[in-house]
Amino acid sequence: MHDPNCLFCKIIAGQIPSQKVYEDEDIYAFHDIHPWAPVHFLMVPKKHVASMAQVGPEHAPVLGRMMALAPQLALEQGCNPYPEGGFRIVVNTGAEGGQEIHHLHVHVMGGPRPWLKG
Ligand code: DGP
Repeated sequence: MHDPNCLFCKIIAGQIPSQKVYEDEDIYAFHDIHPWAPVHFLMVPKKHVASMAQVGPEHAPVLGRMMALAPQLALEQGCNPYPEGGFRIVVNTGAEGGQEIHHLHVHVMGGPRPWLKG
């Protein structure tokens, strides 16, 4: 399902360029254009779903695959291994959740961040 008005559907379709991290039949991952961390990429289901608020049991397989894939992609993108390294996963949902793009996406962020060490 492709929403012609959705920015991330256009990225998935290749109509807007992106720096691809991973792709399979159901999942697309790409670098965030405004990174909040040295490693920051987004994972999205290819089928349009607006947010976590719209998720139902039918989305469980793709969401589960995204979560299971995130650690491998995080390491490949330069996150250091757990436990000294690691990463943060964030899913902003709705206006009060800080969501700006209404195509469900998982932020994966990590890499050395000296400002967190105090
Ligand atoms: P959120 O606030 O959770 O909806 O985050 C949306 C993220 O999407 C934000 O961190 C910036 C990123 N973003 C917005 N537009 C583009 C774009 O055109 N390309 C890429 N790669 N990322 C984008």
